[in-house]
Amino acid sequence: MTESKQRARGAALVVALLLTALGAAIATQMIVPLSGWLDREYRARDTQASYTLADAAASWAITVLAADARLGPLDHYGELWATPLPPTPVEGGTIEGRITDLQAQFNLNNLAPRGVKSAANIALAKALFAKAGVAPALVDTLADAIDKDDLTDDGQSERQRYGQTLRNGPLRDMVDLLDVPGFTDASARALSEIVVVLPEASPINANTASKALIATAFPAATPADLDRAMARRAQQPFSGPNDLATLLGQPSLDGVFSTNSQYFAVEAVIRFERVSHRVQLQIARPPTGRPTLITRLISNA
Ligand SMILES: [Ca+2]
Ligand SMILES: [Ca+2]
Repeated sequence: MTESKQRARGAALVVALLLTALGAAIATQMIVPLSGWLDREYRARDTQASYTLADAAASWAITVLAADARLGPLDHYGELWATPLPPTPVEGGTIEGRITDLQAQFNLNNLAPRGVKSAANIALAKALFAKAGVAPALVDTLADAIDKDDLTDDGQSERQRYGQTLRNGPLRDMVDLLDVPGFTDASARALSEIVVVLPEASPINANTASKALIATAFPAATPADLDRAMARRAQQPFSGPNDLATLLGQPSLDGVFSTNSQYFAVEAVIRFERVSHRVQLQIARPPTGRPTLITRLISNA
């Protein structure tokens, strides 16, 4: 099959899966206002329809991601989940969206997976902080805040060093940075442009990470090595975390990369005549069991 035919088939499939997810929603959502001439009532109706469609988008993404899990542990952009949902007509409006891999980015909780500091992830975070214009030394403070013990690297008590007891557990979201000594609104905002916070440590997926992130992780790799590795990835996804390091001729980085993803985002836009909504969802897909919705944000588009 040609690539364009494959893409068309992928798009047709994701639309079909959405329509299945919508089936149940459509039957209940369309509440016709009694006095339809009131614009306000139409808005209320469309807003309610948006919430129903947001649920349908979540069911759609969960179905797509559950089907993908049955195909094996590898995750890459050649898979069906990465096919965007084109603008699809629904009663009175349209919905479009896409699933993205949250593990394409560095997760701050990787500084101390299961409560224990990771030297390779700490080194990468320092380079990323520098890029974001945030003091790299703050990575050490953050790693102390996330790791489970109360000791700094030189054996001092964290409480004495920082003048407060640290959280000693994973961050729940980017806002938690503000409780860590040294972080400010401005630094949290700068970091949120280039890193994520997921509920637990989650290695970067080497198949979905940007070339810039890979270059930051392997500062000794030459531009030619990077180009070659990216070209190889486009032909055939990496089948394990060490493929990337081997292709770059670099030592592998312990616990930094994987080729499987458990956290995904859904971005959908729902348009009705009077209102448009942006839906942002986060979905966790544990190694066993069904994917679940972990966060839902609906805003005016
Ligand atoms: Ca997959
Ligand atoms: Ca600690």
